Amino acid sequence: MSQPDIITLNQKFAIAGQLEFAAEANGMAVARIANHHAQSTIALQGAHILAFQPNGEAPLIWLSPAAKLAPGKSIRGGVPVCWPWFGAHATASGFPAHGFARTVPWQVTASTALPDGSTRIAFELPQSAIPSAQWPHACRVRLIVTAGKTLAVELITENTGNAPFKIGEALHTYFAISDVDNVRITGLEDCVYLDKVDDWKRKTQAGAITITSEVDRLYVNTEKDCLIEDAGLRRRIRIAKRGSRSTVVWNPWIEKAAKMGDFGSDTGYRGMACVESVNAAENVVSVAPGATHALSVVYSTEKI
Ligand code: TA6
Repeated sequence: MSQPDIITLNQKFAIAGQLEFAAEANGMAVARIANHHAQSTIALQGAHILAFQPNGEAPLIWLSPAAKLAPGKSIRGGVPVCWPWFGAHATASGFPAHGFARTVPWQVTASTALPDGSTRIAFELPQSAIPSAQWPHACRVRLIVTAGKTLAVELITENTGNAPFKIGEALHTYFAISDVDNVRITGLEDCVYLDKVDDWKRKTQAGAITITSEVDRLYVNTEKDCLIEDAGLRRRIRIAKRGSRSTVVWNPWIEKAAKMGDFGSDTGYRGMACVESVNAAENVVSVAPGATHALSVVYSTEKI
């Protein structure tokens, strides 16, 4: 984004002592939040949260040290916005995995200093950034981020056309953990999941999830909170979602992380776990003309 845009963004949306806009080294425009509760960085490309750290705590969100902050390229880590499909496109193999929303420029539409000291910033995906060959539907897509003691993210889809459409979507969040050996993920016990690493076989979760090899599971028909219990950081991360009927748990483990090439060191995969709030597979969402659908999540931490 050119320098004048940064100047215009600051003139219109900066909040003294809380929110400013800047360009990363490669020119990527970001919003930088630093308030009484937390710090956060959000790229305008994809409305992609790159960082969130409550004051006095370890970072909540993981970003690969080798993440490519390049125009049009997906970013390894943070909170990728997957929309209007999740994973591979159902029929068009040439369409980008996880949709196009995360790699196109979003616009800032509002910023607010909230009474509790949190900072709220709203983004919108301009229709002009939507490739009509991939998505020939009239819609309004917004992402609202509230950074405070907790991190709240809301992905809102409005059908402004005159025919229904179906979306798959996710907040594909990478969480920072002490080490895969130290964490258990709970909240999905007895849920049915599709196991990507075992030909998408349908299975049932027995007990807590631990990470001792590649894990890539799409849990369906569940609206429950998930917890990442991290004995190493002596903290629990709570993922409290609404408007999402699927949850994905993913860690690439050694080979897959190495193949992806943007996990940084050979052990980069050990410091992250994805617990994603999703609507996919049998949980894709049909949005009627004039209707609005929201997928929202609140991320919080508790000491253990
Ligand atoms: O959500 C898990 C997953 O679908 C994995 O299968 C893996 O592909 C991951 O997303 C990352 O996808 P990306 O396109 O960001 O490299």
